[in-house]
Amino acid sequence: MAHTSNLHLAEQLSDDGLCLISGVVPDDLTARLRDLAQRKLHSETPAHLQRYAHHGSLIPVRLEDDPHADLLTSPALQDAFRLLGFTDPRWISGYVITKPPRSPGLWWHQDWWAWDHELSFAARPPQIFCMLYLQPTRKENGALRAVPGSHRTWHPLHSALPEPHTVTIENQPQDTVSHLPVPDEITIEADPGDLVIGDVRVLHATHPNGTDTARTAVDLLFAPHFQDLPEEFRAHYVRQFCLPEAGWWRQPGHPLRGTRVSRVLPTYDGPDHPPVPYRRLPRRR
Ligand SMILES: O=C(O)CCC(=O)C(=O)O
Repeated sequence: MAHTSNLHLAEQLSDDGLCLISGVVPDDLTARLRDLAQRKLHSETPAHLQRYAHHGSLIPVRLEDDPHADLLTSPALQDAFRLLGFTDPRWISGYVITKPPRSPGLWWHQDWWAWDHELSFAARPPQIFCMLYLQPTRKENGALRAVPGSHRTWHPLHSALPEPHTVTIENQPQDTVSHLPVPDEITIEADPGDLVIGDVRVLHATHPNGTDTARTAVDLLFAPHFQDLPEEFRAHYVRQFCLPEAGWWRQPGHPLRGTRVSRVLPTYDGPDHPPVPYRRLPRRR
């Protein structure tokens, strides 16, 4: 993906559904993220890493995992979000994703989960991913692939793909539609310090990791315009399992109250809502 001038990044995220901002995370923070990834990986069994070879092992990240809170409040991340026009970015969840040596590519999918709701068709992203690759990531070692524009425009893959994050798609061979190249795809090659920011509705996949070295990244999910979300989504997001237990903001003396990082966490004090119905299969308007 071509590196773009800052002025065009917000436009690119809006038009293509993703963008790359190069060299924003300082080296010392990236080094601490590498340490975090290693600690997380050492706590997993080889069987787990093998089981999630396609996707890459998804190991949850929480606030107490140094340097996660420092990253969330860092000028690097906050300036990037401002540049992209995010009006109220709140962190929802995060994972260390490691693709083992010689592992297959990840299937084509998108990560939006509420396709029955009108919000699915909004111009602004309801949720974004922010990938920080911890080593130079190229086609050879499992770089991201994406179909620009597919976050808002119907694509033949939308009708052809099995539901994401299911055993069915997990079992699709590499020579099926779930993995095969499509004419309009791009590869996003990234370096440590870069941010790859995408609308979760965009179709994406990865190349296989054909090298002898694991390919590791930290994937953070945010609601970029949290205060403008319908109540039922705000009520949903505060209950995500990577976050401190919902209601912490109401507890007198809670250690998070008044901290810098608390401003990046979702809170909600409105009426209760039934859960937003899950629908991972995309739908046309
Ligand atoms: O590992 C990657 O580069 C992409 C991961 C991904 O697509 C996802 O977690 O949805």
